[in-house]
Amino acid sequence: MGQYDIDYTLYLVTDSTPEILGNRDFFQVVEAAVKGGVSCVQLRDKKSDTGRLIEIGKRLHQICQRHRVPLLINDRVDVALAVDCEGVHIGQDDMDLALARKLLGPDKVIGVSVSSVDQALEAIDGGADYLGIGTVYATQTKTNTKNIIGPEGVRDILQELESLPKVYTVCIGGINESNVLDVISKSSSPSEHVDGVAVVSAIMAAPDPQAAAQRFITLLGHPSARPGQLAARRATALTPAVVGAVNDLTPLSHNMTNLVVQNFAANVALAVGASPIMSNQGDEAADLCKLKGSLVINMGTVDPDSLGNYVKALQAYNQARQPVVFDPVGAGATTVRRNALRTILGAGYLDVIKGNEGEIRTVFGDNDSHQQRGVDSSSTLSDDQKAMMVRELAQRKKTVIVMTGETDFVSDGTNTFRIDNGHKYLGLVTGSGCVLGTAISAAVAVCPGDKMVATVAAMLHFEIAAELAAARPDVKGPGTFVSAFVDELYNIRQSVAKGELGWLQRAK
Ligand code: 3NM
Ligand code: MG
Repeated sequence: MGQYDIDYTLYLVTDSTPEILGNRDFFQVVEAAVKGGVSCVQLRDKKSDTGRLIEIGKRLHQICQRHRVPLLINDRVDVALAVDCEGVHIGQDDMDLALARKLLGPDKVIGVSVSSVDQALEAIDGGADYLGIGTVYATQTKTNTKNIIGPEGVRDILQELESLPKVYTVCIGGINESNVLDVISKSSSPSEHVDGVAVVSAIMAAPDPQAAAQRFITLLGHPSARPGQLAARRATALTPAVVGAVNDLTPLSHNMTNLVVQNFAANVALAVGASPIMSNQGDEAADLCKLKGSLVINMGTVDPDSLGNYVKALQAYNQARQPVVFDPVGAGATTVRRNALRTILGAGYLDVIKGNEGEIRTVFGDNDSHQQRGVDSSSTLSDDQKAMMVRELAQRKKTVIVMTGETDFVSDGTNTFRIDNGHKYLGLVTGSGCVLGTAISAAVAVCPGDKMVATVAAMLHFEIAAELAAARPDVKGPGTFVSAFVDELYNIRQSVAKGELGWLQRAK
């Protein structure tokens, strides 16, 4: 079996025919699609001579490597060997699987096209790493398809796989933005669903391939899509797409935040590419929630007036179906704050709740034995206990929970990640936790379909910027760190806009 653990969520199959590509540059189109969130690329070119194909493959592999997505070659085992990419995809009429495996060795990925249960079982038996199941719908892109099986045909195959060891699956054929969710839900059997969708024309022929891929990713994050379990790897892979989307779409980040951090939060919003508005007036939310954006409620300096304003704004954003990030600052510290917490939790739906250990414990209801000291963070739970707490709370609240600390924990109730990036200076300046809420709000605003991916992306952006800032020779301590940190948030965003993703290699 191939050594590469591939994220198949959005699988691009290339096509360089004039009908699809027009007069655009092939490499630019594919790179744009990858920037938009394509997680796996297959070079499919039935026309070019071998020498030219190897040239194209090598160049495409460089592009894919730069964005850390795998490249597979359709049909041509020889070309895959020459390019030394991650593997091949073979059809029923191509070289047989056993021979391909013999030539490629155990480490390369081999995918096989199947359109029936028998073909699927044979491919699994032969050691295929994934199945390309189709043809789902008739398509102009490939007119010589033999079997149009529809989503129901895909489901029949998936059903047979339920009792077998896990093999990855993608479906292909005529899939576009308007039918993708339908295809995924109709093709799912009770316990099996495809790990991704493969598309040619809906991305390669789109006027803006990057935006098309981004829209697919948003759709695939929709709960009804269930394109495989969200994995940390996938969230990391999608981070550039989220950071890039904030940069491109400039969402509003409406902050109802405390006096201490207003200026810092506004600068962080600008640095990540959002448009900040700092307004604690609940009545303004009725207008602001109509813009593309999200709300941050940070109860750092809560008083009876502000509490009424938070509730008003929360309900306005809920009604407009726009995301809300909640930061229960110092939640366990005083009776006033405990009451405020209860009021806010009862007033509406919170898309992301972010706090330090003491705050999340208070939200969890675990504060009896734990009187928080002021609003600082104090750590007492083990990592396993933290992971379990965020997971259980996320399940209970049906929301994304973030617990910050030296290691951060994030959960949507299904998947729980730890993020080990960051720097101790973040703990030595005021408001660093609060402004993370602002960064998360910007990401969630552009990726509401997958709040978990958005949150992880914002956190990686944030924590890695802190590492880069702290490492700068001009940073001598917490004071110089703050300005360098704002710079690095901005620099990372600029890098992503240029397709430079070296910074993401620090993700851990
Ligand atoms: N293989 P589009 S269908 C390359 O059924 C390919 O195995 C298929 O193109 C199969 O996304 C297909 O533009 C073309 O419909 C899919
Ligand atoms: Mg095929």
